[in-house]
Formats: sequence, C-alpha cells, structure tokens
Amino acid sequence: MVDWVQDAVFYQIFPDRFCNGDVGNDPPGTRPWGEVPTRESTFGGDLLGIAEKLDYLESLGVTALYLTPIFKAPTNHKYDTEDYFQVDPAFGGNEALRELVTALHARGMRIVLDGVFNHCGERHPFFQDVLKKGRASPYWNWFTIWGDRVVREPEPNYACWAGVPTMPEWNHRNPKVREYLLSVVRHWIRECGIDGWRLDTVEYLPPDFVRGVYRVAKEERPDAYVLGEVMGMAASWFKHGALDGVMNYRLRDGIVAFFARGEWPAETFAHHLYAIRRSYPPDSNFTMYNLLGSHDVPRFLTLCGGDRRWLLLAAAFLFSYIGAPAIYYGDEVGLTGGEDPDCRRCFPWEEARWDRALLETFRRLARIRLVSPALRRGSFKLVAARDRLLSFLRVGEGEEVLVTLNAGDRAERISLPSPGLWQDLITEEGFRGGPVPLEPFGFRILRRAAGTA
Ligand SMILES: [Ca+2]
Repeated sequence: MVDWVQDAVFYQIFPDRFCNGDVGNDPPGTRPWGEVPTRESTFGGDLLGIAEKLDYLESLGVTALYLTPIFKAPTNHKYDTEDYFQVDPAFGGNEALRELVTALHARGMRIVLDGVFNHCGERHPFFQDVLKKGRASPYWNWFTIWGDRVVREPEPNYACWAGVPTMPEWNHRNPKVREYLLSVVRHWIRECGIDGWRLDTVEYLPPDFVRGVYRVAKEERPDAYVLGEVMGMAASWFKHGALDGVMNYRLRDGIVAFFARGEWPAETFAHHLYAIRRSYPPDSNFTMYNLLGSHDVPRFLTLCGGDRRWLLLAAAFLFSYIGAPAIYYGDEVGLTGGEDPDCRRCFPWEEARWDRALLETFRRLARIRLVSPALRRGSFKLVAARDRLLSFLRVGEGEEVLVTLNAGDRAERISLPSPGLWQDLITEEGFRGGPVPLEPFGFRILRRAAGTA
C-alpha cells in the first residue's frame, strides 16, 4: 500500500486552464482568459502558473496534484503525444516541470503525471516514419496496421483511439514498444522525482503491460502511486496487482445519484458504497482517488442545477469517506460547466467571482481530514441509511468520528453512539449526550476523542 495516498488531498489540474504564469510561452492563437472554451481553444495556462499558486493550493489543504498530460502535443488536452520526453514548450518545457516538482516537494506536496500509453499522436516521429516509409519503416510493427500501407480516409486502416485517426494506438504485442513506453515511466520518476503516474484508458491496455508499468514505477520508487483511469468496475486490476488505486468513477456515480440528482434513497446509496468497498481489497479502498468530477464529466455544481447545498453535502461525504478525496480545479470556488469542453473552463482568478462560502467549507473539510486520523485511516461502519439521511462512523487511532449527512428537507436529530464529549469539527460546538440537531440539507461531522467521558 502507498502510505502517503491515505493521507492525501488531491487536486486535479488541466494545465492549459489553471493559471497563465508566462505569457511569453503562449501558443499562437491563445484566447482571452475566461472565454467559453471550444474543443480547439488554448488559453496559455502553464506550469509556472501552477507554481505561482502553490500558496493558494496549500491553504486549501491540497497535498498532491494530478496534472492531465503535459508532454509535447498539438492539442490543448495533450492526449496526442508527440514527444514523451519533452514537456510542451507552451507549458514551460522540462525546466518548468523540474522547478514545479522541486517547489512542491519543498512544501511536502506531491505530483502525479498522466501517462498516455495506449496511443500517441499522429505527429509522433515513429508514426510519421511509418507514414513516410510504409512497410520499410522500422516502426511499422509498433502500430497495428491492416494492409500494406496506411490509409486514413474514409476510415483509418490502423488501430487508433476511439477511431480518431490522429491518435494511433501502440502495438503492445511488440516488446520494443513496451520497452520504449516503460522507459518513459522510468525516466520522469528518475529525472524529476515525480510521485506517481495516472494511467490513461487502462481498460484498453493489456494487463501484463500495466503490471510492467507498476513494476518499473515501484523499482524507481517504492512509494510511487500508480493510479488507473477506470470508468466502471475495477476489481480485476487489483487481482492483477497492477494498480494502487483507480479514479473512483463508480463511487462518483453513486454520489451523483444520491446527492446531485436525488434519484436514490440513502439505502441504495449505502448499498452501492458497500458493493464498491467489498469488490476491492481492503487496503486498496484507502488509496482510491475519490472524485466528484474531472475533465471528462460535467462539473458537479452544474449537475446540481447550480444549488451549492448538494455540492457541500457531496464534498462533506468525500472528505469523510475511505479513500483520498480529489478536488477538480475550480469546483471549490463554484466553477460550473457541462460536458467536455465546457467542464474545462479557465479558473476564475478574480476573487469577486468566487463562492466564498463554498471555498471556506472545502478548506475546513480538508483541514479536518488532515487533523483526524480516523477520517483518513479509520474503519467504516454504517449507522443509518433511510430516506435522505446517511450516517456512518469512522473509528481508528484513538478517535471516533460520526458523520451524518442530511440530504432531505426535514430537520433531523442525531443520537450519539457512545457517551462522552462530541465536538462538531466544522462549527466547533460541543455536545454531551444527544440528540444533536441537524438542519435540512445540512451535515455534521462529530468527533469523540478517546478517554473523554
Ligand atoms: Ca503561458
């Protein structure tokens, strides 16, 4: 188990949209910051911009960053890699990454990069060589091409990601391809000391190749975090021993159904949580990357119809549940957006546009997780799941924390499970004996320290 992930609060950044620290490296055609994004727009965000905002991130309680791809590629998302060994010049190049990692580590923060090993971009020199020389290219067998020459129109005759001709898939049956991709995994851990890899589209990769990535990452540093992008059930990846955690989209499905859409009663949500926990090894549950949103799905606040009460409840759940909570950049200040590319808007740095109450609650939730070992590492016990009310206990390391989320419009009363002094970690009120009042659409996170009577 990767110990540090249990204690982590992640923050996901889409680098083109977080902060523009150097207008000198902006690509041609860069759009004004904050304009509504199209699939093609670039906004000039870069790694220097991220480095400039480390105070902000640290004050939010973030301990680890996950960046979507940063290697040289023509698009704004950079999932079409041209050169795995160069950080895109528009993001500041290799030196900017080195400086960012150094600055993060100096603060005790971590960084996980996006490994896109299923496919590359058409500009990758090996694919270009195949286009130029056909079968005579030494890289012909690095791709899967059905025929004697590459055909792009009307349909590509080679394996490509989601049928997109600009993203040819690597042929992982070729040992040279594997060796090449594994050298990338090794290089950035060795060269820059990154703390882990998030593996793109893991479900489309051969399991033994993913195991190879895991092995190489751990050889370089035993505490490297290997995180997989898995949209559905991920149990087999843990059986393969190929991942430390997954982007927990299954968990998010339940959070959306219960909090954002109000489609599920608490019983259904509690059963969903149980089913997910039971389908993964106990230790792996603690190193899951638990998310409300990402660059691939609509923003949570948008799914809530803009009603921040649901986002607050969902965040309270996320920060008090088993697994590492992850904030998708901007969610904490009330950034909205529908399906991609709308969920990739620029971070609004004019503070007048921030939802202050939301930001303060995110800060507080991150802080209480940081000071409560039971929330990070404790066991989970369901206390109540009825109608729109969910209550559970986290117990461990000398404390008990009772989390109660009221997603309904009726005031509720919380019975305390044991005698002693219980403190509300958000409001700092103390309660001795119950019942404790709980507002409609409210939550309470109550802690009883061991030995208090
Ligand atoms: Ca820039």
